[in-house]
Amino acid sequence: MKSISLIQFLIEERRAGRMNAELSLLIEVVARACKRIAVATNKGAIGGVLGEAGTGNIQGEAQKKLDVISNEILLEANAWGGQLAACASEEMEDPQPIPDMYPKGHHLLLFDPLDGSSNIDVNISVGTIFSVLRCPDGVTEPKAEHFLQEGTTQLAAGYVVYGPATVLVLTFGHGTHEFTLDREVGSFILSRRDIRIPEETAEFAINMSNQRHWEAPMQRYIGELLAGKDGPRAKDFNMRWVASMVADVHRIITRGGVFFYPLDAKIKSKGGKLRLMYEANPMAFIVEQAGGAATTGRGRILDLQPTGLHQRVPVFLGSKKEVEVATHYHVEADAAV
Ligand code: FDP
Repeated sequence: MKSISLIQFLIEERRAGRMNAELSLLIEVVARACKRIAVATNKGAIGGVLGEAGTGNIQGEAQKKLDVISNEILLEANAWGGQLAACASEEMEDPQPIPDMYPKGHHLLLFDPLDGSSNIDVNISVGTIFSVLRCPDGVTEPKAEHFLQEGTTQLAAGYVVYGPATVLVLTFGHGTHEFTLDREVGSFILSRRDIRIPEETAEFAINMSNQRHWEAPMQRYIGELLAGKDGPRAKDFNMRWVASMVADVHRIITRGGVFFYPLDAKIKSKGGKLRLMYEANPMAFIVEQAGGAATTGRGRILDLQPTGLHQRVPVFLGSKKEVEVATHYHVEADAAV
C-alpha cells in the first residue's frame, strides 16, 4: 500500500478546498514541533529532561522540566512562520503575541504542551493537545478575550501521543485522521483515515479514587456499570485509567470506550479538573468528528461559551450511547430538584 505523508494529506485537503495554505502551514509547523518534543521525551533520563522544573504554572501546578521544554519548543516553532496572530498555553497566564519582527497571520493557537505531566517521570505515555481558532477580523493584538470562542468555531484540533509509537490525531471538521511517526524517515504517515468510534462500549475510564466526592448521578451511573451483568445495565464493564488524557482518549479513538472527569466536591469551586480551551474543546471536536459524543454531563462541550482562558469543565466523552446515558442521568437529576 502506498503511504501518504502528513504533508501530502494537507496538500490534498487544500486542493479539495477544505483548508487554506496558512492553516496547512500551521499544522505542519505544530507537527514538526511535536517531533522535537517526541525526541526530548524519548531521551528520558539520559536527556536530562525528567523531574521538576522548580517553577509553577498559572494554575498553581508544579511544572516538570518537560512541560517547560515542550512549551518553549511550540512557542519558538510557531513564532516566525506568519501563520499566527497569537498563541496561548496551559503554561502561560496570558496569550503570547507574535514578536514584531515576524509577520502575523490570521489564526490563534492554543495548546497543552505536555498533557499527563504526572506520568512523565514514570515512562508512561504523555502528549500534546492543540486547538486552532480564527483571529477575529480587525484584531491585531489578540488578548485572552479574543480566544474565548465556542468550541464549534475551531478550525482544527489535534493531539500527539508520545507512547511506544508517536501518533498524531487531527481533525479539520471533515473526519478524524491518525498519522504515525516513521522515526527513521522523520515523517508522519497516514495510518487511519476517517476513524469511527463504536457507539456502544463496555469499557470506561475514570479516577475511581474520587468516587465518594462525585455528585449523585455520577455515583448512580458508575454504580450501575460496576454492578455488571447482575445490575440494571445487564452487562459487565471493564475499567482503564492511564491518567494521561491523550492516552485514554487515544484508546477510545482506537477501540471505543468512555472517559469521564466529572465534577466532584473537591474541585467543584474550580468548575472541574480539565481545561476547556486546550483540553476539552479540542478533544470534543476530535471525538465528535469520529462519531462520538462529548458533554459536560449537562450539555455539549462544543456549545459552551468560554469565560476564561484557563477555565475548567467536567468532561464526559467517547462512545455515543454511554455518554448519552451518563448525561441523561445528570439532566434528569437536575430536573427533579
Ligand atoms: P495531569 O494532571 O497529569 O497533567 O490534564 C490533566 C491530567 O493529567 C489529564 O491528562 C489526566 O487525564 C488527568 O489530569 C489525571 O487526573 P488524576 O490525577 O485525577 O488521575
